[in-house]
Amino acid sequence: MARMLFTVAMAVTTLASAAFANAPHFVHLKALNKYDRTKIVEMGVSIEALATDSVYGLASDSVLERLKKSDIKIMETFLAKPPEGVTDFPSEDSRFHNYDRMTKALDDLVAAHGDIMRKFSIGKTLQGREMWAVQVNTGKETLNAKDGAVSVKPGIVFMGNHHAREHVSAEIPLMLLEYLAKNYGVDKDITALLDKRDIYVIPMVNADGVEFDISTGEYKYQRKNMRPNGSGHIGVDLNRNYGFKWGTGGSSTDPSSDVYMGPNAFSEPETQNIKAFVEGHPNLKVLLTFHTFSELILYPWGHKYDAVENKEDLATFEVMGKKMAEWNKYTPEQSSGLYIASGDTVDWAYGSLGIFAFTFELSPKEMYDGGFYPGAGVLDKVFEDNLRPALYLIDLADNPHRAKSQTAGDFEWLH
Ligand code: 0X9
Ligand code: ZN
Repeated sequence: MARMLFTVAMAVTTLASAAFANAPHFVHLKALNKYDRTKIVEMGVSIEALATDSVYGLASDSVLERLKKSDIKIMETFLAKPPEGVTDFPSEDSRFHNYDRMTKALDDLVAAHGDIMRKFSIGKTLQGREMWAVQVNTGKETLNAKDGAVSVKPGIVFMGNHHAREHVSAEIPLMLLEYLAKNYGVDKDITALLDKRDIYVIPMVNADGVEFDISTGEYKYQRKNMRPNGSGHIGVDLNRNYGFKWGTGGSSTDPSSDVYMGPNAFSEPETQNIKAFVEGHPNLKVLLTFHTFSELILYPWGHKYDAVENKEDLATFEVMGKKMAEWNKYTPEQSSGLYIASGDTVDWAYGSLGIFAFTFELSPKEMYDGGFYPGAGVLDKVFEDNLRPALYLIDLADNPHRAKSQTAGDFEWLH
């Protein structure tokens, strides 16, 4: 089946021809621990899945050449071949939203639930697409805040699709919006929750990359944005471009690399717009950025192996991570336990602004279960797995430290 990327990729190893000259290479590399993994990221590989003593990732032509000259053991390489017969999203994936359908879905939602939701743009992408945000603010309990204006209620922001090929990561925040809209005024706990919070959802941060990934009839394994870097290389890794300890490890200065950090911190309009939006909403206390895949709950630090220095904060991150893992069964850990990456969203949000920020690497767990393109069939389960963690984060947005004194009874409303 086309979704079994490795099966497909191996089947086409011998077809590695000019037709796929711009496709990245899948690489299977020996890596025994986080230090090996960081070294691999610093060679310019985007690591996508872990095995016991190895990792799977993607590498450009020049990154692969560099790997070959290094002491990193290459176990296998094969060219990534997109699933066949794709035009836009393939028909079986028609539930996924391209940019226009995402825009329409948000418009429809806001039209039907204008009493609690409004859509606004936080700015344009490099190619000029509006970066849509939806605010959920019922106006009850405190004054209403229209069109993204700052509310006095405690705030939380959910984001998706920093990485283009991670399409599931846009669908889950959209489904969260739909769930909240459907249940406000119906479910008493959701009604009470929404009345006391200011919630933002920015489902498709990298809309330009998403459109490139799907619009040519073949999935392109696009990760980065669409910045022309010269010499035919496209894209800055938006999750290496944030301005906290930018360029200090786990990212690449090679414009062809999938983890290219950009020429300077916040060089990209997409990260600039997120920065301006988050800084402009000082009521935001919690941030969740959805990625795929691997089933992980990640918290700072990501740019170094040292734990968060503030013991209170560290304990809060750990308690929150463990609690959410009880629901979604993901693995909670400090993000550098995966590998070092500097310039990511959560280190910036926490390091620069003190926001309790998490990365969720959503399902699937394995490359073999579909990797970036697991199909629409997974969406309901992924959403169900992550609904309670999302509601829990909304609830804690007034004071995440409350997590440490919560007892079983505090979660009854989530059952
Ligand atoms: O590498 C990334 O940007 C994220 N993984 S992904 O496969 N979605 O690309 C993980 C970022 C987590 N942060 C750190 N490891 N510092
Ligand atoms: Zn990602």
